[in-house]
Amino acid sequence: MKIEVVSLFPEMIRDALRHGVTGRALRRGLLEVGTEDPRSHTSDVHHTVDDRPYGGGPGMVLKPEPLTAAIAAAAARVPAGSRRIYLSAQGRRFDQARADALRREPGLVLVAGRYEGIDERVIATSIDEELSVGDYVLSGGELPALVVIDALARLMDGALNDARSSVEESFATGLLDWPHYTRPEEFAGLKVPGVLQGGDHERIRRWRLREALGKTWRRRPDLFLTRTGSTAEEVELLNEYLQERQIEK
Ligand code: 9D3
Repeated sequence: MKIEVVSLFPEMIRDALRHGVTGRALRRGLLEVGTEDPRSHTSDVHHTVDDRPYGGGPGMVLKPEPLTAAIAAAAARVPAGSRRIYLSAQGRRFDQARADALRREPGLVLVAGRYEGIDERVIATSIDEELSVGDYVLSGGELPALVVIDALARLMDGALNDARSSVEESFATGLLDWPHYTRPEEFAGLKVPGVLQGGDHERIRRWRLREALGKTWRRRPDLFLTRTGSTAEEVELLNEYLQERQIEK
């Protein structure tokens, strides 16, 4: 997959992606990421990329001309017809289902805004989709663009070091993770649950599933409500979890 990011801070993008799973995906050529700075599409002495909002009010708005020129330059380096996505607090929430769909795209242009946002006519003419990463106020679209790239990178075939498929990941099943432990056997007076120290893999699988179901029920009931296809085993394990802790369903 080829991704181009349009940003006034291209170094933020490059620097962040060097590490961990994204760095490996880039080095392995599973992912290519380029950047385009709207400031390089200005012709005035001050390289002006922003201006005051029509109608008044605080803050500045990204001017349409340098931004559309940067989006066009970025689009020319990805496959024709690639989706152009504006990271925006007004967008639909980015989630795992959107990541699973976008992973199949051969190319993407991600547009990161700054200041109060971009001129609405750029959205009308040069943007296919708007995505938000959550209901909190950030200072620009670079971190959201990195969130999207990170979520996609780990879905590329061969990006993860182990053989486990991303389908086996906890959020792909719509549940929170179960608790994890490593050595030592006792830490801060807390012991590793006995079931994890025995070699009964079926008991371990059921314990993990029970813990994941229980934690999701308590912390993120919203995930449960939209979850499809709970099995009879899952219903049984969640009931066990809730009964052991005297929780009403
Ligand atoms: C008038 C209120 N504005 C500032 C408080 C609104 C506003 C403008 C620009 C709020 C955020 C931003 C910059 N944010 C993003 O570019 C952004 C974002 C976010 O803030 N939250 C969640 N997802 C995203 S994606 C891009």
